[in-house]
Amino acid sequence: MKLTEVELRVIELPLVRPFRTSFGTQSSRQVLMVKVINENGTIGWAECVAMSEPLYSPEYTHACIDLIKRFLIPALNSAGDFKAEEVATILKPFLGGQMAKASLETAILDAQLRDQKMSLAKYLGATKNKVECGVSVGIANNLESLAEEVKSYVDAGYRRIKLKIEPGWDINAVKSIRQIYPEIPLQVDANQAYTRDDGKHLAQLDDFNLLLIEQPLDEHDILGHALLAKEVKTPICLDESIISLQSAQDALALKATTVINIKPGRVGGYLESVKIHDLCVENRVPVWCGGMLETGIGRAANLALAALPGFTLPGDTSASARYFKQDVTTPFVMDDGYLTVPTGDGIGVTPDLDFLDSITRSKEVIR
Ligand code: OSB
Ligand code: MG
Repeated sequence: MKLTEVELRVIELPLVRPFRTSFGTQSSRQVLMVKVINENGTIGWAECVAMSEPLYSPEYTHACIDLIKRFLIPALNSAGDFKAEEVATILKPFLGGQMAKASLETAILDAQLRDQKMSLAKYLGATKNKVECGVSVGIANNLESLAEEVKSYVDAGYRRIKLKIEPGWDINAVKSIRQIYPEIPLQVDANQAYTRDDGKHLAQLDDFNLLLIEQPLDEHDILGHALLAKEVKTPICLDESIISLQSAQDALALKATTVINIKPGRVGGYLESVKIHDLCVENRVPVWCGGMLETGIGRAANLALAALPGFTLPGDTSASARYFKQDVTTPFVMDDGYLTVPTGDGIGVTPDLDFLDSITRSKEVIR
């Protein structure tokens, strides 16, 4: 394929309630939407999962725009005719930038699959037509509001609850929810908020039968996670630290993680995600699909990935209504705790352009 046009559009979508994590509070989701048009006139869509500020990862919206415009598009243009499967190799000389690269690769893959009349799910090797949904619950103001919020998700049918934790909001928060729901699949996510000295403290979580503790330490502290894994019985699951197949191989070999959260944006795309999935299946390591407050565009693609056989734990693949009053696509609605995997060509969905225009903050077209 050859690209004839790339549109980079920044939108801002309000959240139904503020989302607080150990790295900050968000009340709206700024998203870079990427649209490509190929030589056949076929359109492909993707969203870039980078946030507005470099708090979860070093990437952020406007850095991604700069990287895409300044380096990634020119490199693809110089490559001439290419396939989606070659994009990662063409972009490899530029270091980092996984989220920016993933968004471009996904939009290109969407267009390619639309030309081939094949769904992303089928292309990636999906074996399920619906996936179990979990939900990520932000840090609340107090235990009563936490209980209320969790109840609303349990009542909606979510099959797994993930509580965001940080020092001062951890053991008690988990204990209070475990008392109300003795059986529900429950896990926690610290987003790097602890240090190597917190092993004894975090071991108190072992009393609550958690599925896993997600990313307790710094993203670069693989050894620290391996040491922590000897101090706590609850499985450690890396998120931020896993940025490629190589880093997944290393973390598993070093016993720093026994479960893996795959976020396609964080690892450079859906093709790299499948490689990590395959590695985990070979090593009998459970995987689940993470989320980044995606709109329907990113959510559709995540569902295709989460439908692969190795995704044995419910992901952060929640319904549109979890974050947004109105989504940019036809809303994803949960049925009995499941979301249906799109079956249309490519990612299987397109944005509502009138609504997209109404929430657009900036737009540039590169020809
Ligand atoms: O660590 O998984 C995370 C959201 C933004 C950045 C990082 C994370 C999250 C979530 C929510 O936990 C995932 C989702 O519901 O999309
Ligand atoms: Mg996480």
